Amino acid sequence: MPKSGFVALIGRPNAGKSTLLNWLLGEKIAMVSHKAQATRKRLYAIVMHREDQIIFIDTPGLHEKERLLNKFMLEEALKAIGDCDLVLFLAPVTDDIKHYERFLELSKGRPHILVLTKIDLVDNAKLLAKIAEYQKYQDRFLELVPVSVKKNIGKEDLLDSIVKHLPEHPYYYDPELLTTENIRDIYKELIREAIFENVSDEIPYESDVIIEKIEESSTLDKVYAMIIVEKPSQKGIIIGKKGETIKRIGRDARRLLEEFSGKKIFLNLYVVVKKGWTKSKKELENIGYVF
Ligand SMILES: Nc1nc2c(ncn2[C@@H]2O[C@H](COP(=O)(O)OP(=O)(O)OP(=O)(O)O)[C@@H](O)[C@H]2O)c(=O)[nH]1
Ligand SMILES: [Mg+2]
Repeated sequence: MPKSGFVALIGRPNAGKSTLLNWLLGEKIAMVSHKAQATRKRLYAIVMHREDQIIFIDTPGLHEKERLLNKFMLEEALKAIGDCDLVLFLAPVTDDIKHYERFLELSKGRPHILVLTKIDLVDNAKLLAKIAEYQKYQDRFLELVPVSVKKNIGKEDLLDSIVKHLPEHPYYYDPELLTTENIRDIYKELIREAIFENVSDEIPYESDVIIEKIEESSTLDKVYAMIIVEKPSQKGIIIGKKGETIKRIGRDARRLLEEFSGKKIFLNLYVVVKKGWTKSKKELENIGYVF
């Protein structure tokens, strides 16, 4: 009997969860940004490690904000903690230990592996000091595994540690499958990444993408997508002078979509103001953020 189970990636915004997911999967399906609060919804990816199957659940970073969209995001992370066989708590090596302490309060004794991320950012002495600091909680975590995606360190150790703690269970999914997400949701996330990269201030947090239509063929996907924003001024900024910004967003998004699909992409983007969408349950549900 192989091992198979669900593993939630949990941590504060910007901890490196989506980057870790893409790295373990060997495919970029999750959006990544140097700006925090990038991921909004759970995303499932399936990684075969030798004979065993790990289903990773990427989640929004743990954070507290009043807005309904942020409450949805926190709920997504809490659901993943509740639904999984094992949690990976991601702590950037430069982080204060208090983020982990908060997770311990919240997670009510869920079995977890502590993953120290971004270890390329510090020297060996600092890494060892950080590991020593976490040792006071060694009876709380199953293992502590240091990794760096940037330097490609720790992948096999992490996968070995994970399967050690998974239950014996028949595969949940076809071992050939990479993700349970549909193409629409992956395209949406990659277009959001291009928005995060090209505009600043509050716009990344007050915009989203709705894929209206995809016309698929074997070599070309035609993608029609609407960018929604909260305010008319944000629409102006996204479009930019003579349409320069939306052109840049389109170019970056098209590249991400082409890398993922291996096809040529035709991308049609337009911007619509939907005042209050981040605060309206109905609007959030229309976008696919169902509580
Ligand atoms: N130096 C370094 N940077 C990293 C590493 N892993 C991730 N990052 C960077 O950390 C930033 C945040 O990465 P994400 O994967 O988007 O973080 P996240 O935890 O998914 O963030 P949210 O979705 O906002 O919760 C990006 O700029 C990544 O390039 C690493 O191993 N080393
Ligand atoms: Mg993320």
